Amino acid sequence: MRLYEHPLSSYVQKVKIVLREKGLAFTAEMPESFGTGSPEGPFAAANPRTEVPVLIDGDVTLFDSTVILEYVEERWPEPPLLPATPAARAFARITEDVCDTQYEAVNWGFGEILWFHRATGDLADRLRAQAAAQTRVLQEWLTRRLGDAPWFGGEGFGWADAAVAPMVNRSVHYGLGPEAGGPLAAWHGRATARPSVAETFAEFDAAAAKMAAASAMYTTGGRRREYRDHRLEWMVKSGGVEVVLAGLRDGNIRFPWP
Ligand SMILES: N[C@@H](CCC(=O)N[C@@H](CS)C(=O)NCC(=O)O)C(=O)O
Repeated sequence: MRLYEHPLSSYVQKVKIVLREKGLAFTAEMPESFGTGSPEGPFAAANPRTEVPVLIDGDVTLFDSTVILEYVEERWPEPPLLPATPAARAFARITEDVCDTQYEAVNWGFGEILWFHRATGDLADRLRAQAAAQTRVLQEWLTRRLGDAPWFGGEGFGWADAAVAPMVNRSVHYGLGPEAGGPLAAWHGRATARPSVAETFAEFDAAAAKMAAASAMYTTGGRRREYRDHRLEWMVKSGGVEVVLAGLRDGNIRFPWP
């Protein structure tokens, strides 16, 4: 199988963790046109949204990380990553959904300041403070969902753990990790010890180290950040509407297809 990816993408990381948990071989490549929104070329043909991840399994080409997880779980049911009962399965999907929408948007917003310098001075301070406060709320919510269990999936590592891991790990990278000694920090330690997660996080770390250079492409031209749904909402609700307006003025942000 082939995976169009970017190692920093939390959606990509979720898919790679699942493929590795299932012992499935794949080759990962970053699309040539990533970040341009260009409707030309093989990446846009595979996903008109020009977003990663895209999974290519023979003549089956799929996009959207949740759809990819559903496909992988149905095609290779062993080991199962969704729990056995309907309620527990729904519980896992809710955890994933909150991670993919609210949590991802907060992490993305923090990265817009840290890596892409969308704001400086007071505005940057305010946006960072908003991200930190929201991260605490989301981590408290996750801690309650984890309860006394070792994994979000209950007794075994599963679907929800694969979705939460990239989110919490990125918070740790930003210095916004869960309270030391608490249950979520202990869960993060357990997750990081799994080979599937460790390999995926090592790829994240290597890419993060190069972000300062890569981010210049969004100011010097060629690439435009996609401001979509929860991410756009995050920037506006957190007080960064002027960041959106500046990005539109300078032509270095874009909205989703079509
Ligand atoms: N709902 C999609 C979201 C995928 C997504 O937004 N991916 C980002 C990377 S984290 C992307 O490829 N953005 C395109 C761009 O920035 O040009 C999924 O779950 O796969």
